[in-house]
Amino acid sequence: MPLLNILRFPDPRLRQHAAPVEVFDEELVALKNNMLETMYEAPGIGLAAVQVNVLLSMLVIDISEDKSEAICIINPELLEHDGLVKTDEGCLSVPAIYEPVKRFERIKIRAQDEKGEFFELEADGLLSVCIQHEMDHLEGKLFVDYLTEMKRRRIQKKMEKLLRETM
Ligand code: GNR
Ligand code: NI
Repeated sequence: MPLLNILRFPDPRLRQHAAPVEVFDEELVALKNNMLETMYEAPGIGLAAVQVNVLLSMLVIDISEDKSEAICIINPELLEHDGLVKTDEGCLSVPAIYEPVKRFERIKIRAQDEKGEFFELEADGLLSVCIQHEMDHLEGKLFVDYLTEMKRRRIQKKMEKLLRETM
């Protein structure tokens, strides 16, 4: 299957909100597999469906070095959070930009897997940051939204220039 196309900031489609997944079928499993392949190829440690213009509440993550810890998170809900940390973040939709963002240090979420089974997950460190980054994508939010307007404008100019050069 061909890889999915990852939308780039400031594409307005990145501002769309995902809807809950209600049908857990083979097509959803195929989408999960394609999102994982697209993420590994990029390469990235997470990918939200909204980034590939699919408006479903779904994301994939693998923070391992050897593609051994793929997680599929569907219809996530934040149950608990604790502490704050500032981490340098990047985004496949904002290539080559890394900026510090403040996030919850630890989180607990409830979600479903691709079969529709509910599970809870407690996360800290990079996994916690990545889940929060991906959950933001499901609501049309990007990590650059946490930066100063001046920084975000500079990044937008840079992205528009990059786009012109590759067209
Ligand atoms: O690949 C990614 N790396 C990353 C690094 C720090 C914090 C968050 C991330 S997520 C990002 C992939 C991506 O854009 N997911 O939406
Ligand atoms: Ni991202």
